[in-house]
Amino acid sequence: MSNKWITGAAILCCLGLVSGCSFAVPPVDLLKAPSVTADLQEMRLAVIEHLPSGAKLTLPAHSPAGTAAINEIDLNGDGQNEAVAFYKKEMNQFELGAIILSRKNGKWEKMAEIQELGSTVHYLDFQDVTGNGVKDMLVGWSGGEEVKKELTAYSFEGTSAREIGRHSYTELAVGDLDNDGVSEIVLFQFDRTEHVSKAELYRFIEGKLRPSDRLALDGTINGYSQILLGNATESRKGIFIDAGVGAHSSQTTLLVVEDGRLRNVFAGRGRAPEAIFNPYTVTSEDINNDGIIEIDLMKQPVGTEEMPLVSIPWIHSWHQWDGQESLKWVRDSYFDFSAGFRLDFPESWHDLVTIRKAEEASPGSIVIEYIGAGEHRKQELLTLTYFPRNQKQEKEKEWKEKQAIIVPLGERNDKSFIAVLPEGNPNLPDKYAREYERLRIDAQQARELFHFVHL
Ligand SMILES: [Ca+2]
Ligand SMILES: [Ca+2]
Ligand SMILES: [Ca+2]
Repeated sequence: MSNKWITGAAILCCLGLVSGCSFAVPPVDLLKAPSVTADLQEMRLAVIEHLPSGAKLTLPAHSPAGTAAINEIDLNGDGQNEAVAFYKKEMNQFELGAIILSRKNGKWEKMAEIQELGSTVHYLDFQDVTGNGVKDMLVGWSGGEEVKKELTAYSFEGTSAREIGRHSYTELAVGDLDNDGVSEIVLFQFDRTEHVSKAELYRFIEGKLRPSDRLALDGTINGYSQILLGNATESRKGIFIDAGVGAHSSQTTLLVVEDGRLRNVFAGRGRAPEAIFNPYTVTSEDINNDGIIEIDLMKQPVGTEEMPLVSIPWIHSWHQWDGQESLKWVRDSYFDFSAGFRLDFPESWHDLVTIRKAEEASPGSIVIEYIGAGEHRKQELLTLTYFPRNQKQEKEKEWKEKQAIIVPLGERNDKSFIAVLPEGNPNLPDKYAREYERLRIDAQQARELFHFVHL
């Protein structure tokens, strides 16, 4: 739950003006809400005043521009922000709407109202899809789980809202995919019973949003687990589609726009497969915070070949699109989702280490070992372990008896996390000993490579 969400909801509940306010906000969050400026309070009061009777504010489920109960945005290009809020009628659960207020002579007045049938607002974004330099309003209305959602685009001129497109979708992505300053809309259609999946590119042509290209995708998927529009290279945007396949596997497809058409980058020149496959569900993300989205490729550590799939301590090998038809390696990391941490590997470890589970030491323990000199001459580089906080002293004493540096990494959910770095000389021939020394990390690096992750 984003902070903005809590703040918006908290303030409205504080005012006590929303009849039947259903936002469950813990008192501690109410206290944390920043003081509201007089202008902001005036806007909020005006929005509530202009709601139809029996309506209460509702929040879109997905808002790439940021989730807030009231959005402030200049929709008609006059340099003044309008206030946009969505509501739901209490009596009729299928009546939704939006009110748009503008400020005239220091007073908020209703500029436009949109009414729609549906049960929830699935999507809300503000992007310029017409190319006039002013943001348009894109709303995805949902009628429920089993019903196709509908995207409606509104362009504002003066004080009136004009509907410029209405199209059904399963999922969607909106952004400037061809760097011309105007956003494109890509709607994904998935029919599970017909095994059909496709992407449709929409552009604003002659006064309306019209389909300008269409691309068939793999229809044998179970469903989309994530659709993410973001930088695929430093200068080009793309859409990363992570989809579930089979019992627990997943595939990632990357779409870009080239010469005005959608292109599946891994499907060119007869190259197979047309997607990146993984044994478990993964989701693409900007793992190294460089502004470019990485694709996860799970890699089985050397020496785990006999293990059942579910027990393997997978290496997550993150890759970026190379701008052609392949991937380039960026970083390796290890995840333990149940304990809630990620360990990034330093670049020097790439292809030279393996992971072994060391459950005998403590459940969840892993040992990273150097394998440059061959699998039979593994040398420990780092042990990562965690244990209940109340066993901290006893465990640390145990570890200190070994020739090793103990690095406390932090605590979470009543568990203490430590890294153990061996101190002794490796039992390796000179050439490999030198390489091993190059791969060693110190306490500072261990702390930098370790991250708690959101569960
Ligand atoms: Ca305006
Ligand atoms: Ca564009
Ligand atoms: Ca990145």
